Amino acid sequence: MPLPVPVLPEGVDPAWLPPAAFRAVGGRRTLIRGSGPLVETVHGEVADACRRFGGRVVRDAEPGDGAYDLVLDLGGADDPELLGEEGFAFARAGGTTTVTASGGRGLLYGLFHVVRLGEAAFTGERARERQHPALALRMLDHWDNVAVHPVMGQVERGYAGGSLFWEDGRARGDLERVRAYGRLLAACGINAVAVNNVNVHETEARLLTDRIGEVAAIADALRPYGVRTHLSVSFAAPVVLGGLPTADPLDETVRGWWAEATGAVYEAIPDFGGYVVKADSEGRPGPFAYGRSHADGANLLAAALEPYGGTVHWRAFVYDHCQDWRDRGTDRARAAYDHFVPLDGAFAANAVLQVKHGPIDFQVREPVSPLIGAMPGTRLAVELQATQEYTGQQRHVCWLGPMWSEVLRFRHRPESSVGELARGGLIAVSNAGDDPFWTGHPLAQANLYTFGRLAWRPDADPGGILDEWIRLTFGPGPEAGLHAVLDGSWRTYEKYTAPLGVGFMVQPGHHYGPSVDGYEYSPWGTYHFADRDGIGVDRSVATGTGYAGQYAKPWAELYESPDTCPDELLLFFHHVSYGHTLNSGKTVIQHIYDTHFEGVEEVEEAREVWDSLAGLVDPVRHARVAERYEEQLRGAREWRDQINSYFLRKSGVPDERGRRIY
Ligand code: GCW
Repeated sequence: MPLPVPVLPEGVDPAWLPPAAFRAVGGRRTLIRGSGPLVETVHGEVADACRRFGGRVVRDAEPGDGAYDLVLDLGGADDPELLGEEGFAFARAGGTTTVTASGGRGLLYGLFHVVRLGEAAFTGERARERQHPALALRMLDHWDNVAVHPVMGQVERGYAGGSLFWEDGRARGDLERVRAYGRLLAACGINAVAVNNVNVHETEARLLTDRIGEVAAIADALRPYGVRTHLSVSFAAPVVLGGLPTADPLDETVRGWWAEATGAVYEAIPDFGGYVVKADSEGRPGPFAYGRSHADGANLLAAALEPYGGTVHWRAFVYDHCQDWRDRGTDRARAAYDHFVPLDGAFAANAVLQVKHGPIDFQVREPVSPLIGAMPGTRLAVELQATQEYTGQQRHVCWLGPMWSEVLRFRHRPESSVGELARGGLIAVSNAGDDPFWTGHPLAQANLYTFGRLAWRPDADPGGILDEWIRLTFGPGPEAGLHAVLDGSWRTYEKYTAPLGVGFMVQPGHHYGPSVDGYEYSPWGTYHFADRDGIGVDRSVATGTGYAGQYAKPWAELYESPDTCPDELLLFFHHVSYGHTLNSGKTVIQHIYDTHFEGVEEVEEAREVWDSLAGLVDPVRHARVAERYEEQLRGAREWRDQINSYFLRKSGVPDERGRRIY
């Protein structure tokens, strides 16, 4: 039986799967061959498209010469090994477009490939091409709480309304929207979701045991679109749930407890993906309490998951969050490397070390984490942040495709890029919630889509991905305008916020808006050290914290000296005077002034472009974006004026161009 396509609740935006995106498929004759649950999903999709556009769909007939425009064939591949569970082959000959796959997910991804191509999938001849994901795990972590947290709310760092999964302290009863979410994820290649916050509070801890049924219901809703479910768990679960006196990873009763709990999880969810763990990080429990290492901790859970083929994702976000700001010897940027490099090779095969892409915390500009290049004996996953905690909180337009692409293409050593080193997968903190536009800012949908496509192919051109997203979401017409407002939006955001890699000049707690000294005297280890003479953190080996030495050559050498350090990271690596001349030829202080004025001008221009798109874009969507541009512009001016005034006052150096600074 074909699986009916999920019905979007009234008023919910179809994002990149509007009915019109299915026009080319829906007007044609399609043959579907094969069996299995995902074939029913594919059938449901094609049948729904045909209902709208007058085509027809047949199951399990012989392909026959020219009888069908599209053949979707599961099991018909002559190279099943190469295609695997998720790959597909695509070809067009003699008037028939063919997708062959050897796994259900491959067939579904092949269908969405045809949808993306639209009419182009049905014109001319196309030599057979194989597509398969470069990374086996393409995952979203939801920082969703089940019970509303008194400080963090329903979704920690969530800017898109409530949770898609949880409401009123439990899993939503109606999971139709979750099905629709799974469908959107499949259409950009995402195949795994962790459904709760890595900060596992009391209520959420119980999802692992007596409340696993709620997780199972969510897993049932996501499974037909090939999305597996994972769970964040508390390292202290044996104590807080099991009543044991200890959670020591080497204790036999603790090991037994995890084995039993995990067995029960797999009874409820046979294709459960595994656990995500934040341990000894920002106050979460972990193995340090027992004098054990992070490898001991991760391997404990890996052993429990191993019989079922599950994976533990162990986060490397471990640092001292109770630092004394007076202490210049501790450098938060060093922490992940210092903690984990000595453990390389000690992790079980089904333990994945999940590393944030930068050494600090998802700032608008950071170097690539040196840890990623220093763990050859460990399966690594790289974590990105789609939710825009530090990049405008989905009130500002900030398309992160270029930043992520830079990270994924970065090579610590010539032989492999970050995309290739991420053997354990690519993960993003989700930016989606129950907001009618899914992501609060409608243009933030582009980040979710881009993430999925980059996880499929980390070396893909982000501009091409954005093109796909625009065509699917908006159809023909507003492409140029959308590129104009999105392409450079990350650099624009960088210009009017924190300059030259300095980071963290945000308001404490919620992290929205400027506060130059907001974290300067805090315990969090995020300082800029601005004084009357200069600014920046000396992370050189010669005179600073030594962080630059965590890189392989040539990076260690490039970053070591302010002369060779790339401008955009100068203040991340060095403390320099305001008069220091950048490679661009400008002084640091003039760069600060210029970029802050430019950033605001760029937002003003983008807002005008957006206004000009009225009439080409759905009016409700247009209005939501227009409203957010007002706030972005207000925010950008606030950033400009606070940053420029602060540095004028500190340095006493006037703007060469005599513009108004307060
Ligand atoms: O980015 C920071 C956030 C925290 C978050 C933490 C983490 C889930 O401010 O809200 O906690 O990182 O990644 O664990």
